[in-house]
Amino acid sequence: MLTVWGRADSSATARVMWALGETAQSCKRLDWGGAFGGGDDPAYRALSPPGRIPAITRDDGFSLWESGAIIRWLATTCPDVGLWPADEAARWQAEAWMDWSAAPGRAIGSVRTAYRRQTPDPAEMAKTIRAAAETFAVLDAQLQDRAFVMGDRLTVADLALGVVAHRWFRIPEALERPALPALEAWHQRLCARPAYQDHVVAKVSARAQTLGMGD
Ligand SMILES: N[C@@H](CCC(=O)N[C@@H](CS)C(=O)NCC(=O)O)C(=O)O
Repeated sequence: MLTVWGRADSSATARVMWALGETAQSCKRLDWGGAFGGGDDPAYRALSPPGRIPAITRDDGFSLWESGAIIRWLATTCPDVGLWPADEAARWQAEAWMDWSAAPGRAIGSVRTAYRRQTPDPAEMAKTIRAAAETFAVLDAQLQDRAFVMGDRLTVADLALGVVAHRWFRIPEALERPALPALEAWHQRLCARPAYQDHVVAKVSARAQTLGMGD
């Protein structure tokens, strides 16, 4: 049995829970981090050296931290699900998209920081949204002629990018941003997947409502 250590409304935990849902792996999730604390417990630091969530453990003592590494591990342990493109070139392109997912993550983080200031500065918000839009436009261009990041099926690249994209669409409607139609269509396709609904839309949105754009 797998145990996921991480509060459900963290974006890094959400992408691991989503990946577990897509691979039909059963697991137990422990509320950890944030208001639940635990990140500094020495026993937890042995699992996740920076004390960040999520980490996973298995009854036989196997453990792993960093959501990207956990998704890669899941993709290799569940090869039948096809989360790795079979073709070598496509597989490494998917890896590149996974690594690149840190860029929109940083961009949306800056929007959130500007939005959550006690007295938000409209100029700062507009600037951070413009910068985030430029970053998401890269993904929009990739999605022009395909259903998913690597083609016609969901891969690790979508799993790495789907949560941060959801946060883009959670930017309050009052804040102006350019339309990115291919990105939006892809997000709608993800929203049609039960595991994405359960672990990303329901959980990350709930936090966005209380804290402003989630985390
Ligand atoms: N790159 C890491 C990021 C981990 C991370 O920063 N997690 C955040 C939540 S999204 C965290 O641990 N925040 C502190 C906390 O919740 O206590 C990963 O993808 O696993």
